[in-house]
Amino acid sequence: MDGRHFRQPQGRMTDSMQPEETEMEEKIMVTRSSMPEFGEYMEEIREIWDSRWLTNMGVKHRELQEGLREYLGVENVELLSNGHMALELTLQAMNLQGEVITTPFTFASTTHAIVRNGLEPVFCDIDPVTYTMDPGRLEGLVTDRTCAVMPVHVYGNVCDVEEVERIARKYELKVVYDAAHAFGETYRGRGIGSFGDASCFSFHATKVFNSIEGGASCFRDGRLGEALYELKNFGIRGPEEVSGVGANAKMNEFCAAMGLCNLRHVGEEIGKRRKVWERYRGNLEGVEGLVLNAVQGDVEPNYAYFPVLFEERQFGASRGEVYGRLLEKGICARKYFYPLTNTFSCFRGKYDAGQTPVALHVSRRILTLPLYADLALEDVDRICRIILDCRV
Ligand code: T4K
Repeated sequence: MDGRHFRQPQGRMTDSMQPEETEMEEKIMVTRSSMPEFGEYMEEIREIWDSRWLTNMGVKHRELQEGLREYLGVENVELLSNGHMALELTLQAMNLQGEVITTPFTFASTTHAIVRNGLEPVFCDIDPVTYTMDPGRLEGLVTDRTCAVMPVHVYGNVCDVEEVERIARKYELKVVYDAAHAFGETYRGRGIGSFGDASCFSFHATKVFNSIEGGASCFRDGRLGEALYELKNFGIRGPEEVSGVGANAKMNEFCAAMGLCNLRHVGEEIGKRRKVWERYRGNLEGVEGLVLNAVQGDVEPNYAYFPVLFEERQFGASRGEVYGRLLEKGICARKYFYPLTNTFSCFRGKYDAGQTPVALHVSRRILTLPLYADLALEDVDRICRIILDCRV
């Protein structure tokens, strides 16, 4: 199916400004789920059908866990129902108290995982080039209440892992990376999930690799795996022993089966994304007032997102104007990540976004353009033309 003819279901709109209903047929959304051939998935779920073993850590769950351990180059993987539960339960499994230093330029999930654990987020500003945690500001935020750091490999841009981990070691802090956007990436040849005490991935339908819904926590210390396993399964340790107050965050067999299929093709998918990403860069690089991300040194990227920062004065149009013009033409770019999590109304009065001025600057100007494996290169050209035509 051509990406241009994707029809969004009617039920739920997450963005208040959606293209006109009449333009639905031609819409290009910010992303589109990668899926295997229908027959391949059918074949994969046959065993589930025959055995009637649908969930609770079945065969597909075990196969996917093993496949990911190898693909991600990590020692330990625990599968979870989604990326958010990976973050939330990983923090819970660490049994932390006090403050967690994180960044506000992220999806709601990162901050919520901290708050829902009864921990206090402390917001560190971001680096103006990579939009990840600025390690130069991290140390100044450490107090005697700090227990952990939760940096985000936002857009797949890899954090300054060396500096973050140097500071964390100095103050004996745990490091949990939000690696929701960084599936399959490596830094200096090492799987990105192998950094820190733990790294949490999202396998949501919108991600480079998806299991419909799903996520994983990768970690060094095997004991964390035992705690996580219990937390995702009601705290059940044995048939007659419940040793903890756990949740239910298991990945079911149909999701694991989708993961197994998509894992077979993920290299190819990333290759296609790369072509789209490079086409955008070819069209937009060097344009005054547009700030693009580059591939980082020592990083094998996954081309998860294509963010563009609009400096209105130099470019001649604001982010809002470009967003609106694209929407008129049926193209739904997204303002990931606006607003900053430290300005959410659920936290009103608690945090001061003025403390993270770079994040504020970026979130007011950034737009992530449509990017998925089978986005036609002619559509990329068209999107870029519309953007460039916004200039006055
Ligand atoms: N940490 C970070 C840094 C994250 O970005 C996320 C999730 C998490 C943690 C938590 O991971 P999960 O618990 O979600 O596994 C989307 C995703 O729902 C979310 O997973 C993602 N980050 C966030 C950045 O984006 P929305 O509300 O923007 O999604 P939605 O429904 O508007 O979908 C965007 C587009 O994707 C649609 O316009 C069309 C396409 N799409 C969507 C769905 C649901 C598909 O092609 N297929 C689909 O099934 O949040």
